[in-house]
Amino acid sequence: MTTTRTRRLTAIIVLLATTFTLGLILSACGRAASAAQGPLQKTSMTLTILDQAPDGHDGPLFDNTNIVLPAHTLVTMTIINKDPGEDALPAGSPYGAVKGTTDSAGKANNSAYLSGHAYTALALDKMSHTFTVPQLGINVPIPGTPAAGQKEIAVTFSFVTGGAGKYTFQCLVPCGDGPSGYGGPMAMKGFMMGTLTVQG
Ligand SMILES: [Cu+2]
Repeated sequence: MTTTRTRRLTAIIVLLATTFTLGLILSACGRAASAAQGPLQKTSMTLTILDQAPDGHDGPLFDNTNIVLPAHTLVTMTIINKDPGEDALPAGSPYGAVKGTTDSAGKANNSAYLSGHAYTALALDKMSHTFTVPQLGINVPIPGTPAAGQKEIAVTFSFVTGGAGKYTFQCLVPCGDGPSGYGGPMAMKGFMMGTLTVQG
């Protein structure tokens, strides 16, 4: 009886000690990993929204629908909108708000910048396009009019990539054909929809 009890007690103590040691090792590893990572890696890219494909096919379309980005990196993206004009999203749509973006240090700020002017949302009837990655919680509404004194509609924002993965990015404004506006280029890969690959 006593022996069994002692054995059981010893087993529990060993188990606790192992768990504790493992915890220490894991937390030490965590520290080592974050120390080794150092400052956040950074990269930047430009995406252009065209009104017509190079082959003359009617757009609008993103000029790159196969984006490849490194994992765990602060990406600063500039979107040049060469297909201006505005459409409306239904009342209550969440896609007028900027989501999932960060400042230049990688801290969440849900802001985008039109020629340097920060904004956190656009009116739902002033939507030209969006850059949306639903699986990553990223949504950036793109205006259809340049900032005062500017010729070009240039929007800049940053976000931090996570681990490797393949995601769909798209525009969610009914900027295409048909009565709904979601026909034509809105429904075709390679136009207002593409693949974002995060490489580890
Ligand atoms: Cu669009």
